[in-house]
Amino acid sequence: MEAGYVVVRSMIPPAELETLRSSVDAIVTRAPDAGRVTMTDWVDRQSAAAVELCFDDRVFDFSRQLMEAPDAAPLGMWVLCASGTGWHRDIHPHDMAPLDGLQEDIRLNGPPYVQWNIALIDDSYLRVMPGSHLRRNNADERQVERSQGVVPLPGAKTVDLAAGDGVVYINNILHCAESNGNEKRRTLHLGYQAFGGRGFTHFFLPATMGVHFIEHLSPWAAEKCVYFERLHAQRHDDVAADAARDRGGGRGRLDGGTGSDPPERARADDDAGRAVESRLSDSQIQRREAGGQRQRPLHPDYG
Ligand SMILES: O=C(O)CCC(=O)C(=O)O
Repeated sequence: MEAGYVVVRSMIPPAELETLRSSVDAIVTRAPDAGRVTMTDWVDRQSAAAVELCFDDRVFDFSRQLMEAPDAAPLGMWVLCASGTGWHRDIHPHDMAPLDGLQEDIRLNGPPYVQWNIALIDDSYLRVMPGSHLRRNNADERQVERSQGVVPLPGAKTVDLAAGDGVVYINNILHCAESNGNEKRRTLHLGYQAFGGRGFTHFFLPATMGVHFIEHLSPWAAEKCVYFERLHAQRHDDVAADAARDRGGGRGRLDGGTGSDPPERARADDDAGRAVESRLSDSQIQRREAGGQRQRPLHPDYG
């Protein structure tokens, strides 16, 4: 992962590719026309194969190991059907830690998040700038990032994926995507977050992928989703407790608070001692899903 990305050739054998293409085509047919479709919103029993691949060790455990984390959970499962985007890093300073800190954390503790493109049809959309995940933009890159579309940059590499190949990358790497002329794109686009590792939570979504779709999955996959939701729910609570502690007079005091919030602080102290194994009950998970309150998970690039 020194370059910030790794290509895994032939990770999907041809027979399985057929099944996955049918699964994804069925999902895309049901979804509104979009360049990026959230699979979990449109999956049904017949099309479950593509979603279940996300929990397969070829992708899931490979990601966990790359992140050097004891545990991991998917943050989103999309299929890319088109899309073109100029040079960018998946960072947004209004709700993330600064890039320098993220890069230092990656150097010391491994990436907190990895993202995959797994091609079900040949795909050479993605371009990356090797090594840029661990440095700031140079002068050329500063000129073009988020302003000039896909333009040539010295040192950039096109990631050529044959059907069945995947690429996993640290998504603060400088990257862009441009059509390769194929009418049809069917590329699984998956993100995994580290849990229980040494690194920080740099990126925190207001909503997780939920469990509204698990009735369509095989029991083993449904069970994993409930577990992943618990990890995410626990993280939400931990982040909320940290924020409450800060408001209550700890680090920052950005809101000029009075410094007195003992119940929250007591809870935060309790949280600090908890392992990542969640104690949330099923009913708590269900409450989060109830009443249409679930928000759609955003893509880390907010695309
Ligand atoms: O379409 C692609 O392969 C790239 C997607 C992308 O730029 C992103 O997810 O941030």
